[in-house]
Formats: sequence, C-alpha cells, structure tokens
Amino acid sequence: MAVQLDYLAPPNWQPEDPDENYVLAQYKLELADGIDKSMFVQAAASIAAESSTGTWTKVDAGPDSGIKVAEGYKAVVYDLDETNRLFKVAYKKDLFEKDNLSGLLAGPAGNIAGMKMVKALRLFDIRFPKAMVEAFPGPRYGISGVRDLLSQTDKQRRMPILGTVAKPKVGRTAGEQAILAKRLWTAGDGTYDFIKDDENLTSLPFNKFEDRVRLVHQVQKELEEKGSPKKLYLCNITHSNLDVMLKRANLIKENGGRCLMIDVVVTGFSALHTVRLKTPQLLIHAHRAMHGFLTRESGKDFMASGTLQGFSISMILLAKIYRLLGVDSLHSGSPKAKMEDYGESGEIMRLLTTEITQPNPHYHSLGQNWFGKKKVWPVASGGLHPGVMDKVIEAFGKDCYIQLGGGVLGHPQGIERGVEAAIEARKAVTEGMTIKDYVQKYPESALSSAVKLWGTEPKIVY
Ligand code: RUB
Ligand code: CA
Repeated sequence: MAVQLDYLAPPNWQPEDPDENYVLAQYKLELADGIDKSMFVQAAASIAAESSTGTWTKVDAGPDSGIKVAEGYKAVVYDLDETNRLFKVAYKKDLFEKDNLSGLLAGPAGNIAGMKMVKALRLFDIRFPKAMVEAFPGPRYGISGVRDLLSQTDKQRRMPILGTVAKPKVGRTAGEQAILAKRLWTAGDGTYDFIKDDENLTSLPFNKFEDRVRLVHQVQKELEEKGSPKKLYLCNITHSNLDVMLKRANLIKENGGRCLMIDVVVTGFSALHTVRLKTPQLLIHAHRAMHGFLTRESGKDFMASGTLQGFSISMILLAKIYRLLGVDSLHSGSPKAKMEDYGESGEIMRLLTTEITQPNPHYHSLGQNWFGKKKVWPVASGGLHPGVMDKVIEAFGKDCYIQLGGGVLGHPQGIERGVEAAIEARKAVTEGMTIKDYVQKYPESALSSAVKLWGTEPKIVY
C-alpha cells in the first residue's frame, strides 16, 4: 500500500466557503482484521486518494502525465475522529461534472468499498455545493405545488394527504382496482386523496398497465365531473427499460392522470433524472424498494461508538439525491416504522422539507443549503393505521402523505369504514384531539373499531 498521507488536510483545517468550493463527504470505517489501529489515518487518506486522483502506486509524472492538474484536485481528509473511526473528505467541486449525479457517486461512493484494509465502511452523507444544487432540476411541484394542483381549500392545506396502497399487493384485475379506487374515493365524506399501486404491480397478465391506467383514471374523471375533490392515482411505471417508462408516463398524462410512481432505487439515478426532465407535467412519487440492500447496517450502536458490520450508504443521502433529481414525494419511513430505519425518518423529513437543512451530528449528516429547490412531501408508510395518525402528524407535521394499506383495507367492518376511520383520525388530529380522546368521545365510530383491532401504536414487521 503506497503511503497516501499527502491526502490529509493540515490539523484543524476546515474547507473555506464549502457551498461555493467543495463537495463534502462524511464516512465511518472499520479496519480489516489484523490491521493495526494506527492505520486508521492511512486508510482514511487512501479513501480520499482512491475517490479523487490517486491509485495504489506512484505513476509516471512526466510532462504529459497530467500530474500537475491532478495535484490540484487531490481530495483531503479532515475532522478525523479516531475513537469513533469517523472522518470527512473535501473534494474540490470541479473534480466532478456539476449536473452528473452518477459521475459524482462513482467517486465518493465508488471503488473505495473494495479496499482490502477496510472491512466496513458507511457513507453517511454528501453535502453538495451551490453550483451542483442549481444544476439539478429539483421537484417540479413540491409541497405547495401539489396542493395547488389538487385545488385544495385553506382547510385542506392544513391537513396531510391520505391514501392507500392496494392490498393484496397483486391479485386484483385492472377493473377490480378501479372498483377499489371508487370505493376509497367515495367512502366517508369523499375527501380521501389517493390510491397507489404496490411495487410488485407493474403490467401483469391479469392486470395490464394499459387497462389499469385507463380504468382507474376513468373513475377519477367521473367523480371529479360530479364535483368530488381532485384525486391522485400513484400509478407505477417502474421498468428496467427507460423507453417503456416514458411511454407509460405519457399514457398517464393522456388518460388525465396527475402522478406517476417510480421505484427510484431499482430503476437508478439516470432513469429518475431523465423521467423528471422528459415528463415534467406529472408529479413524481418515489417508492424506495431495495434501499435496504444499500442502506442497512447491522452493527449495534454504529451511529455512536459501535462497530460497523458492512458496506452501506445512508437513506439520508439517498433522500437528498432524490430531492435534487426532482421527486415530489418520497417514502421516508415512519415513526417506529414496520421496517428498520434507525429512527432516521424525522431527519429525512427535515431534509425534504427545509430550505436550509442544518447538520445533525447524531446522524452524521452534513446539512444542505437547497438554494431554492422546492420541498418534497415525506411519505409516512409501513405498518400504519388510523390509530397512529396523531403520532405521525406530531412527528412529520401536516405536510406529509400518510399511506395506510393494511390499515384501511383490513378494517374489521370493511374498506369504507377503514376510509372513514382514516378521515376521522385526520380531522380529529388537525382539530387538536388525540386519537384516544376521539375514541372515548365517539365509541361507535369507525376509528373506534380500528383502534379496538390495532391499538394506537404502529405495527412492526418482524
Ligand atoms: C406499505 C407498503 C409500502 C411500504 C414501504 O403497506 O406496502 O411499500 O410501506 O416501506 P402497509 P417504506 O401500509 O400495509 O404497511 O414506506 O418504509 O419505504
Ligand atoms: Ca409495498
């Protein structure tokens, strides 16, 4: 291993005006078995080297070698914390093409994970400079744009948006899904907002995309013509062929739809970037299936002094990237979510909904100045039901989508009562009541039956 200590910043060095000059990255690493603890600094420096201008050995430095320019672009390690194996790397911003997310990630999230002297590495965050933030599209609609698109009243603007993913995940025909849409949208006082495809529902022999997009939007049109509040169908265009996705997005538009759903991890950054640029007239709802394969870390207390067990990238960083690339809503976990999220959902929510996100040392997040990029809807989802609405709104505020799948479709008195319970819960909470108070006051309500079955805590999937 060549000594890479010239990739270390001088003691106490801090990047000057980073939002103008640098891309910053926050890492934690564990040395491989048998490597002495004293090698931590060397390992951090090697990460800076490999992800910027270096390689494993000295190379030709003759007149045409490019060495002089390379010298100027060396990344540097700073803020070393040997006790917790944390460090930051500062990259000069021109080391990367400013509107090329994939090109950038190939450095700080690239080959460094193959280094033999490291047995675990987590990229907690990247802070992007102004020039890059401005070069990406960001959300077309964002939080207020979605409310405008739905022509919401002042009262509605003070409430979260509610919806349901069809369960079973697959099984209904396109026609049956349209019937479900009608049942959800006409139940209670008719104010339920959205129906969503589950991730496994693409275009299947018994439920073709073309049929579903037509039939569900037909219901939307019929109801809205009769004066119903505007509705959203989060229609899944996910496909590994980008041309097919763009075709499906156009079909949504042709059928009078407002929103596409895309599984942003499995389809990749370039797909999302292109979909955002080529289908600007639709909302983009981002589901995040597969993120756990990138973001999950099993080390106990790894956020603090505990030891990392593997190689990963935080969901916090992914969420940041999705805001830059331009989703309007993003699955963000939920308080005490059904899937592991290290309690990050609140941090993700702040990242999506603030104009300047402050750094948070607890999550090793670096913060972000969004330079006017629109705010994204956090989507609380996973094991939620009407009995937890107060906890979700307390954690996420009013500007969130609350997705209740099983928590509406599994209501003991049927789907319509499930919707009623959700609407009652939203109304109660936005009028300052807790779920428990409401249930006590209205023991015959749909919400009361939901609470009898599911209680007032989220359901965790083991
Ligand atoms: C929710 C569901 C979503 C997951 C994704 O179903 O199917 O795909 O919530 O998780 P239900 P996350 O509402 O019945 O639990 O939102 O954390 O990405
Ligand atoms: Ca799902």
